[in-house]
Amino acid sequence: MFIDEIKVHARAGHGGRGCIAFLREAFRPKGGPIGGDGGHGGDVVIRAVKDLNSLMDQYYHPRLFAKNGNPGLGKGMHGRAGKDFIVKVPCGTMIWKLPSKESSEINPPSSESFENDANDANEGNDANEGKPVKQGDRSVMLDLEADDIPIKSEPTPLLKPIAELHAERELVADLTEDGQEIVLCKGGKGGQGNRRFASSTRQVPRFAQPGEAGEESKYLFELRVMADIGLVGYPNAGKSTLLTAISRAHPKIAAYPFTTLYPNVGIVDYLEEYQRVTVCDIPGLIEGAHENVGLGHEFLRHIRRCRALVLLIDMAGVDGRDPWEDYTRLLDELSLYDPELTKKPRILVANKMDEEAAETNLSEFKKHTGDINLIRVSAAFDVGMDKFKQAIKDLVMP
Ligand SMILES: Nc1nc2c(ncn2[C@@H]2O[C@H](COP(=O)(O)OP(=O)(O)OP(=O)(O)O)[C@@H](O)[C@H]2O)c(=O)[nH]1
Ligand SMILES: [Mg+2]
Repeated sequence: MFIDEIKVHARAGHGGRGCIAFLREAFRPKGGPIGGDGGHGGDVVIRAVKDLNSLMDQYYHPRLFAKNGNPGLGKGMHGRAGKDFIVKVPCGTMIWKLPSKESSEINPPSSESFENDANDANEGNDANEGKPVKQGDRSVMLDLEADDIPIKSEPTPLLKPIAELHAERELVADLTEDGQEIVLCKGGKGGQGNRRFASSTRQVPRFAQPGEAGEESKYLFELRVMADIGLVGYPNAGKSTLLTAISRAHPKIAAYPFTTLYPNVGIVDYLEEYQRVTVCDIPGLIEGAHENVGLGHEFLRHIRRCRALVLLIDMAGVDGRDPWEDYTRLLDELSLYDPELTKKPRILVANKMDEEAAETNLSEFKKHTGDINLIRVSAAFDVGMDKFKQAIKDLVMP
């Protein structure tokens, strides 16, 4: 399963409360205030790692709760700080903050409720361990607004589609480099113990500070695959076959449309020059993809970061389609999704040139385009691969 968009609830740990205590020991019956400070709450930290390629972990653990700080103790002892919660995401993850009424109004934990809060937060991650939340089709639509999230009892009701939330969201971070980190929610400071409030005029302070609340909010994690080249084409054009021919990636290949259901990234090595180019194969596009026909537009997000595009046309028209129509519709769909995509450098590749009809179709095609720069290949038979590899290298490393 490939997850590229997910809604999560992040909450940093609350600070532990300060302690109210007085020193009583032999020969010092009135030793004065000695309550220690509470520990700081843990942060929620997001770290990009190159070894992941999907937001799968967050599908199983959409609640990212760091631990609370422990309360201060007597004899001036400070409470232990809460552990940070480190969330690993694939490189290319964008983090959007979603508007939430609750997150802006977090009350600092009262001393009575502290124990419960501490247990909640500390067990929060374990409670939903390994339990996938009720899914929409590709995205988790979890009702994180609810106070008591029913983990075991009923399935969580679906919220409105994530696409509708896009208008209200705000970009917090775009993690592109391996090891890049951000503190998504800062843990609350621990409260000061009563010994901090002792002065010459107030020698017996019978109060201490409560801990500060940790930051909390809902976020949308969106993965946009990092690749140099994006392969775009109609279903069955041979995109996956082409990726297999030039790299060691093994996407599924079959003679029916929509074989590829999620993006695959392959690495093309140029051993003599010690260079490499990454190529992303996405599911096929068809006319009306912008209205969610076929697999829709969703996967086009993965080529938004690509530096250049390869438009792959089935020149043999194996499925009874006209290559020129395919070409114009592909360009239309790209510009309907994001006009910036059509401004990227691109090359046109004619595939299946081994088929009989291909030559005739190509000359028809050239009547529309004139003498266009086009690469002729036959991906299934490894024909034209060297030229194609050179062309994509020139596109991204001019
Ligand atoms: N004759 C011929 N057939 C090819 C060539 N390249 C691919 N095919 C065939 O075309 C069919 C579709 O290939 P895929 O690589 O799965 O096509 P795709 O564009 O990835 O398709 P989707 O994933 O469905 O979008 C397969 O049966 C391939 O064997 C080629 O150069 N010549
Ligand atoms: Mg494919």
